[in-house]
Amino acid sequence: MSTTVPVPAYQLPTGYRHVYSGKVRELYETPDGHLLFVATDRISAYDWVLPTSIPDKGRVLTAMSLWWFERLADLVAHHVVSTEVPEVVAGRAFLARRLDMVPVECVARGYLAGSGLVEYAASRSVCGVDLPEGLVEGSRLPEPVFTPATKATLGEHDENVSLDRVAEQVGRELAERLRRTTLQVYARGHGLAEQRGILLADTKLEFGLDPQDGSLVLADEVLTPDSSRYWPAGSWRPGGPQPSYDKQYVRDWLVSPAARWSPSSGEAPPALPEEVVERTRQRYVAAYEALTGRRFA
Ligand code: PZK
Repeated sequence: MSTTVPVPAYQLPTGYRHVYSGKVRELYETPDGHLLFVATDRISAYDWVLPTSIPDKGRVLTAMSLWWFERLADLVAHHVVSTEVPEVVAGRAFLARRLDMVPVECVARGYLAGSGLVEYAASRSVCGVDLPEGLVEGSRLPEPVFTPATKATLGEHDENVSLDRVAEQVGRELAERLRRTTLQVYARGHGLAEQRGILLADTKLEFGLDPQDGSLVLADEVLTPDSSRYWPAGSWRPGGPQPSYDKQYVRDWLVSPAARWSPSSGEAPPALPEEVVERTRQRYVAAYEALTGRRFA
């Protein structure tokens, strides 16, 4: 279905070895043994990578990630080494140190949505954490919860697991450390975003261990709209699906009659109209500018 991965549209200097491509990002090994983390302009929706890219999306998300890494550095070390990257990926890449990745998707949720909602509806709990009765889609949780998932292979969805399951996989001490740090990062992210008119419903973090001393390091991208659910605070209405801060124009258009497409058709989605592309680009820029108080250049 949506498992084909696009070919990079740029040529890195010799000595950069491609390691991995995700739906919208790419990872290379550099000549000196670092990793080059590249955010592309690709966008996904309804589990598909769309045939149309959003100009500047990779630069906006990279700038946002870097901004957050700095603002979290007192809570947890991060993997960013430098933003001096080859010209062809300038602004949308950084150099990272190579870690031993922890094979757990570390999710914190402050609101009920996505797989958290599905699990809650079936069991009144999420990842082994009991929740009160009467919550609805979009409800704020009494307190944020750690809802880890184990990584699926490309094309499949991650599987929600309990903390005990994580402890079996990586040890009790590291499992507790992941929970505590993930909830700290979420609390900082939510608090800051809320002051800027944005709700951080949930976020997914990835951690690695320093190969030298085994210390915990925050990896991947952090608190971007691709790794998190951002909702406009002003339109939050528990009781149904919340509009996405960044992708709502894309989703609305894809399910409109104009697109002549259905998420359940099994067919690849069509190209986006220019207006949807431009509005979506503006949403990413608006999110960056609102959060950081900086102008996006
Ligand atoms: C690592 N990924 C996922 C990220 C992709 C895929 N600092 C690190 N050290 C070792 N491995 C990784 C990282 C990081 N981050 C991350 N896979 C391996 C990933 C970015 C693009 F295509």
